[in-house]
Amino acid sequence: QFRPLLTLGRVISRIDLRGATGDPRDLLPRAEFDVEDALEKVRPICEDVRHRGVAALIEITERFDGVRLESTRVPEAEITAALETLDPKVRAALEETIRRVRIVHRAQRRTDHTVQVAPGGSVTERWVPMDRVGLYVPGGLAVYPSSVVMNVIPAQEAGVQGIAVTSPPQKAFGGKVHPAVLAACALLGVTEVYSVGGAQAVAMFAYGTEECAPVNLVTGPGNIFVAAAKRLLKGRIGIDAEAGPTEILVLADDTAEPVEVAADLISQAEHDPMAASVLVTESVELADAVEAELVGQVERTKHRERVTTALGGKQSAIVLVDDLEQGLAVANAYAAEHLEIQTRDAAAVAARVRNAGAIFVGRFAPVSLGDYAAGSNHVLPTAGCACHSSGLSVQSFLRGIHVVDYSKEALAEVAEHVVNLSAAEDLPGHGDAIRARFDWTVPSS
Ligand code: HSO
Ligand code: ZN
Repeated sequence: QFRPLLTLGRVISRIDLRGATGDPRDLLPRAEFDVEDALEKVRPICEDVRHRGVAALIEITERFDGVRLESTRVPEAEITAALETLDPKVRAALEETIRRVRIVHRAQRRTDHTVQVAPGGSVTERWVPMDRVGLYVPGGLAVYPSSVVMNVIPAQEAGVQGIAVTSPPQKAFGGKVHPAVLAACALLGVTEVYSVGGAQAVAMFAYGTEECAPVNLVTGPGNIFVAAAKRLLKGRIGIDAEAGPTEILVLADDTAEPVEVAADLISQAEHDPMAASVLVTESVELADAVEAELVGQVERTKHRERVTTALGGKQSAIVLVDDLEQGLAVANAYAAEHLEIQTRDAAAVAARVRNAGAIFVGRFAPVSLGDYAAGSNHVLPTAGCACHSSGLSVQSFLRGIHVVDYSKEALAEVAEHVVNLSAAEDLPGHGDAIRARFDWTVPSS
């Protein structure tokens, strides 16, 4: 059994996979984020909201956010006012983000297709938006007006009519939702906003209250309690994903710029002490240079403490590999939320990636660009879920309904096959439902 060399006590640990065989998944640790654990904590919260509605939300919000709400709904005047006081530079930036994200998501719209299966027999796939969705915008260590954009635009482009946004009230802002979040809602034309966070917000959306009608789907990232509430209430509502702490994996060779790679690793570490920043490289020189850069940059970065914890955690590492092939195998096994390719011929390498939430190609497409203004979505699968799930898109808000339309002649043509298959499954009643339409004896036996 190969034992990777783990060097702790540095700004970031190092894992040496050179010469390693076997599944790299087991060799790359991830953050402890046990949603199962949080389930028991959120269950009573969700039950309380289910039974007592707004009264429960007000009490729970007082307990967890230290804010006494009058009502859970943010008055529309407050949303409009937030836009009026928004810094014009931030407004311009949000408007440009909205423009780009809208272009990308508008192109994702689906068209209905009808397939003529036989003369007189057709199946149409009809794309229907959900009636009403609840979008969660986190507000813990940072403020996320950009996440308003990333949740609202795909829902709008899908054609969803009922869009409600919720975000935790901020003690530092007089117990209100952060004004930048409200301003983003105003720019997008969203008028239904709630000042509720955590598991209780998901319960509010799932069960509905006196102030908020229940929704069909809840999307958006949040903390572990939000993820746990999504798991608990899934089925009653649809969910996008149980988002975990953010991740960046940089696959780099000796052409990468250490300053840039270090800055990118820090950029995602700044979200959360549990965030994962991973560099995978065959170049020991690059590894050393990035590590040296990290030491210097971490010292000067604003959220030094959070970043130090994230980089120093077991979920972050510099991983040494033999070559690009092994690097790609590691990246595919890890299935990072964000994957940067900083190698020669980055586009060709990117084309060989199978598992990632989003891929960022080359020096000039850092994750930060995608977080705000590339046009791509930043609500992406974490924790390895990128091997089976996609980020948020128009598709997340649609259902494809098969519409089956057969004439009598078209049914007659295939009737015997249906009858025979139903008999083979010992479900003759199914066959009888066909026979009844042709004056055949019913029931058949
Ligand atoms: N990197 C985060 C999104 C974000 N970054 C919002 C800045 N603001 C998760 O993809
Ligand atoms: Zn980010």
